[in-house]
Amino acid sequence: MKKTVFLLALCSVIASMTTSVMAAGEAAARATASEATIKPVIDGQIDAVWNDVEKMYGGIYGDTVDGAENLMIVSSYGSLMWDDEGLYLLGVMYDQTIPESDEGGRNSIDFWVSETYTLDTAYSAPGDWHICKASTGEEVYYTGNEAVYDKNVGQKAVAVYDEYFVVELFIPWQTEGFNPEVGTEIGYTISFNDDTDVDGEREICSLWAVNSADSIAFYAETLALPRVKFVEGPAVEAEPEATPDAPAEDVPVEAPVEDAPVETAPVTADAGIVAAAAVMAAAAGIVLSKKH
Ligand SMILES: [Ca+2]
Ligand SMILES: [Ca+2]
Ligand SMILES: [Ca+2]
Repeated sequence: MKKTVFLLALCSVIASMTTSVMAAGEAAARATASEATIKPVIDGQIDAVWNDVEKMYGGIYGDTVDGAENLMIVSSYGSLMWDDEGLYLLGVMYDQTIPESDEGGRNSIDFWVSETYTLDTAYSAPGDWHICKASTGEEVYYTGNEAVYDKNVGQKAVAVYDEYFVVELFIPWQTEGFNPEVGTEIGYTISFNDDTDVDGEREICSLWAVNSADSIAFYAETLALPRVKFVEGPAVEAEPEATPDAPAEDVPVEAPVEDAPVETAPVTADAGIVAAAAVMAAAAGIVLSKKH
């Protein structure tokens, strides 16, 4: 039997919650995912349609100076879209130190999903899965349904820009007979890893949210994943009707226009996320696993 050992320093989440954090098991969704009425292209470029979808910003929980009481929202964020076929995932991470190669995925985005909101102490259902995608394209399997890492499953893309990178994924539903609709809720969180000095060891782990003080091990338990609710997507404009063929000589010839550069302006964090997030310390932990 193949035995693989992963050394994955994880956000070790400690202690106290803000007063606004919900009790365990409370049903209210913490964010929304829009229906992919317009499908994003999985290419590492942020499609216009992503701008209409809720952003889930990472927070840095504690730091080496002030400890666990210091919560800082960062610009890195994730968004989700859904349709009958699967889940579309976007991660945008601001990182000033992107390496040439990154076998351990120390500069990466982690997506944590429970399609059927299993509230389990493991990632054991087919719809419980995780993908770690590094800025350099490497993927690091850690837990959950490993089928999502198969090259023939879904679509995955990453692109590096000036001081940030973008991960885009499409993962078909892994739960047999899954029939999502407006109002469906899944379990989900996103975390961001940064090796700030490019020495192969991670300094910062930033996390969107966990469910409650009673369920904080988002990397091990679907119990920790907050609910994200499926909502309607943007209205799709009707295609203009085709006009009859015009004589060829009447068609003006235009020079091709180059693609506009991708915007590099940093995103402003939503202060509302602060109130919703747990206060945690980003101490590094070490986890050894995994027998296949
Ligand atoms: Ca795209
Ligand atoms: Ca980095
Ligand atoms: Ca480092």
